[in-house]
Amino acid sequence: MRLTTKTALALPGTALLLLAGATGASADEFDMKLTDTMGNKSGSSSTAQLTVEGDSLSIKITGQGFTPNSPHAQHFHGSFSDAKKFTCPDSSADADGDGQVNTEEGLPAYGDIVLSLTTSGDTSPESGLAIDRMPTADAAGNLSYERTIELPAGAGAKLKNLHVVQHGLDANGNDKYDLEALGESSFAKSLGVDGIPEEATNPATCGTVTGASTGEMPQGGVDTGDGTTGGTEAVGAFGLAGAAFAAAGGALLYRRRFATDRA
Ligand SMILES: [Cu+2]
Repeated sequence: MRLTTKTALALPGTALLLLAGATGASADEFDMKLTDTMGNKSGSSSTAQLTVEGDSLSIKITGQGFTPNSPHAQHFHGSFSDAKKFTCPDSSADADGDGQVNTEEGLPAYGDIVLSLTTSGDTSPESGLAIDRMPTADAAGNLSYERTIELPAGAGAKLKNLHVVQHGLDANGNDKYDLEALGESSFAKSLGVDGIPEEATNPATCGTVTGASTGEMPQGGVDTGDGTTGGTEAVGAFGLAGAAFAAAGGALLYRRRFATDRA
């Protein structure tokens, strides 16, 4: 049966409102500046535009000053479900005083990976170091990224409490990731993979969406325990073991690329 104008008009008013609500979610727009808040001398910076419509995220990142022709892992860090306030680390997070806030040193401040900004396929924490699906800077060190991602149910409203970290820097200015600059990645090593340059995993830029660095209370149901957690808790729950597994694979890819570079 065709829905004529006449029958549509005959629908009760509440039904029309429900229809409008289902299809007319309003979009929130956020601009982000991603900078080297860590003092890692990465020389890189980016801008990001986010459009969040319900649980759909469209993100566009444009950056410069990145290690050329090299992949840069990038993630939303923080928590969808934890009320703890995560934010971008500054140089005081450099616990061992080597002049670099490495990945592990940054984690207490910026939190775990909650979303991997891959170029295709899976975006869960499990893809955190899937560098074959991370954006690669061009020969001039410019990086661009654009993707629309369907988030777990309820996660769209939480994004404003998170922040983005981009990884990979060139500490000794030879336009590649190498062991000579900062040695081996202790992060990769902790996941059981040896021989990955620390340059490849150290954070290069970080930027907050809004609120994450200002102590603003997280918005909405998940954090305040009103029983609407849905699937978002699961994102954190499977993240840890999965990330370790995927990181091993990603690190192997790093090593392969590294070996190719040296050949
Ligand atoms: Cu990250």
